[in-house]
Amino acid sequence: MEIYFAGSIRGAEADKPLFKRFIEHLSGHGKVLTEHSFDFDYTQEIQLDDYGIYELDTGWLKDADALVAEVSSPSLGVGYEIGRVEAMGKPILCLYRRQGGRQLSAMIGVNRKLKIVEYDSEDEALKAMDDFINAISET
Ligand code: 6IA
Repeated sequence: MEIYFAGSIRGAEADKPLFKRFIEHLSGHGKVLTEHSFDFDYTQEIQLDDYGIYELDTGWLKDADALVAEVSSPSLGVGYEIGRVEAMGKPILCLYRRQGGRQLSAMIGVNRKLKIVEYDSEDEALKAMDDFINAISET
């Protein structure tokens, strides 16, 4: 199982420590293609420019069996990745942290091709990932 994890980087409020914990958890289910995308030190080390990032990420989107996207913070990149993977017909889980004063984009929130899970605690999000991966592994 190859999993593409997506989350805000240059979009609003990128929560990299949380994303790293999500990636670590997903690694128990398979290879997380984007495991280093949220690792600032590693990314600096490999020194990819924006062209390199685009090429690498669009290749991984094609390779991935599933997309897990953290969508609590608005991000053009994450929205773009969801759209591309939806067009490929692959399973997509969107995790949205319940928060006051902000609503999930209508383009994501009511899209029946996506599995949307709203969470309050980190444990709820981890369980949603397990349920999602287990369900698609059975098909
Ligand atoms: O528009 P955003 O930057 O929020 O888009 C975030 C999404 O685009 C993520 O889900 C990634 O898959 C992809 N992406 C955007 N920037 C990078 C990146 N930058 N490296 C890998 N994937 C990226 C370098 C890392 C940075 C910590 C220096």
